[in-house]
Amino acid sequence: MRYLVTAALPYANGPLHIGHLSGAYLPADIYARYLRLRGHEVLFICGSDEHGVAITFRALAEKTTPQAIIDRYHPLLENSLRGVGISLDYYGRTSDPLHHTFAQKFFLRLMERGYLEAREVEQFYDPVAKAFLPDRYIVGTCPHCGFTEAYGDQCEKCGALLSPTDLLNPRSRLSQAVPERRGSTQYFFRLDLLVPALRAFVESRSWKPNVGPVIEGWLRQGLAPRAITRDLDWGIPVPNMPGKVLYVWFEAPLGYISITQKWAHEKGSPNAWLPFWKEPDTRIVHFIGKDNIVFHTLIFPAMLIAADEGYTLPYAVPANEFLNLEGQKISTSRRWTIDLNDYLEKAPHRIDELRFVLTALMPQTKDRDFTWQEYEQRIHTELLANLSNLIHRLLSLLWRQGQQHAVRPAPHLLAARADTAREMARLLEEYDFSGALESLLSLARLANKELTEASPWHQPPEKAYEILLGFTDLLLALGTLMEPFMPVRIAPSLRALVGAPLYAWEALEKPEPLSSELIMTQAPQPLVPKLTPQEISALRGLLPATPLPASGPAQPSASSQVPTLAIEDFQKVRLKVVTILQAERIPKADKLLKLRILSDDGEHTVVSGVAAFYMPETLVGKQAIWVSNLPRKTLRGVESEGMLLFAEDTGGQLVLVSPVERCAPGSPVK
Ligand code: B3M
Ligand code: ZN
Repeated sequence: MRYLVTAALPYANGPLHIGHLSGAYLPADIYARYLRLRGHEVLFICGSDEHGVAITFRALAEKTTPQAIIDRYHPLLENSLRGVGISLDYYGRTSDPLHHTFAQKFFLRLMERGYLEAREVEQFYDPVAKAFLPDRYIVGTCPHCGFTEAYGDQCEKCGALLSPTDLLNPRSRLSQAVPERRGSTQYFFRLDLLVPALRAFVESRSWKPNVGPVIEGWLRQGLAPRAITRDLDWGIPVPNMPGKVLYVWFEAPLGYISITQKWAHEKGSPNAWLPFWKEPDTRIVHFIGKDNIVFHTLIFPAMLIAADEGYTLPYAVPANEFLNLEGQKISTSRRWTIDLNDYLEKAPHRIDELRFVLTALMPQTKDRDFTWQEYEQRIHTELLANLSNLIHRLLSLLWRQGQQHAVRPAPHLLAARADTAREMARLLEEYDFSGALESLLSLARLANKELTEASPWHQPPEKAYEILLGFTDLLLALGTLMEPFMPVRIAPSLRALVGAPLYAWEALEKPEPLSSELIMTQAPQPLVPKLTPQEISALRGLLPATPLPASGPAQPSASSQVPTLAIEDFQKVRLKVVTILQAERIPKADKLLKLRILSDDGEHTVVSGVAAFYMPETLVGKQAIWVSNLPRKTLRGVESEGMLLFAEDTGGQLVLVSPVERCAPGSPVK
């Protein structure tokens, strides 16, 4: 069988976190690795989603360009995914010209087929930022509770659902300007015309228990035409309509096709993409989070049907629910997150351990909760005390007997190994990854129990060795059974210790010895070292003590209690404009940046606690306000001369204070 496995294309405007990993990338990877072991033809692709209004606004907020944002995050995303062992055959990006051309052609094709309709709509427009505003980018006073920072779609204080016109004193979040209503023409995709075809498609597939009801809900509600163009300047230009771009959710799923095309191009056989998209026997499986269900199960299939160009419709969309973190929703803006790049930096030797825990806790049918305590406990009681301990006990005993050992499996262990491989296959094919892992752990528990009961260490030497040989086949098999889950270090290390290849999954399902001998070439080392308190505390340090407050109403200011400042006192503070020349992280101090600044009297070093808010390179070249006459202070071994000023925005976000116009370094601020 031929499979195309995809994982949701991450937005290139921020890092990936453990919720993304357990939601889409890890299950997709386990599945792809299993399919390859099964002997199927597999292509596993993903790529950066580089359009969409969130990227534009991120760029506006950082006073940079969308291009700079995506160029920063595209490589970071790919590195994070590869770093956690996601075995992608190709990682593309939607800013690729090939994707632009493909999406534009697809748009024209739907037009030609009569599925697009132009309509006049009224939208809010920010006359200062010169951009049409999505509802969430309009704030104002809630008509229900009087909260002054309610969003145009919902009041976060009282929960009321709103539309922007409900708000009193509406303002744009971008510029604080009063939004205007402007008419504009947009293209709508006639989803309503495709309902019968979609029904037939939906009924022809089987859906996970958490996905089917969501699809039913959308169908019951009725599918109305949806706008698929936007007035923005970042995105894929709509053919013949200057100033408009394709809506990101219209073109991003087409990325699955264009990225397959790009992969084919790069490997020098431009037609190699065709079997994956145009042969009806290909199984296309999209791994996504639950918020993307409607796009993958209804809208994208509707687009493919409407194009009528022989595209294969998805075989399955195994969406996952969400992973919470220490009992709270993961939130990037509140810094309540564990980003993959940070984890990779803190614990580069613990990737399989993270994969193991996230598979065990995978939110397959309901939301699950990740805690550091659970992480520690699962690694110690399941991975270490069960799986790794079994392997280490057996290998240490065998090593004392020599390097070369006959494979003479005990019949019931052989049967248990074959049954487990079949059971795991069944569960993996049903997208029950935590179930498959549990099945592997049960096999290890059974073997541990057998070993303890047989107690070779209490037996005469020959009997003892015979008992050990009964486990050799299992040792060979485990290096493959563990591979889909722990492919970075743990499974390959075991295979190296016992001289085993990666077996075909089919061989694991047969109750026949995998080989006639097991050859050890190196003294066994425990596969999973115990987590040290230092490791644990470094990992715990990735999370703040509590989430930052949600951005919301500014706390009532205590201005009445602030003492009056005599001008003479203020003048004691020597403020100067400086230029930031260099910025770098300080090893082992994850909040601090070391900044080299230029003033009128030369260069100075300042330490600032803003590593959570600025990537060091983004500060270089900026101007800042320096408090120059503070006493020197040593922070984490670095001497800091004075400090730079930052504003604390709602939500605790620190923002660099900088002169609006460039000044000569050292200019006094007064
Ligand atoms: N860029 C990711 C998200 O919704 C979104 C997926 C696109 S898949 C075509 O977080
Ligand atoms: Zn309200």
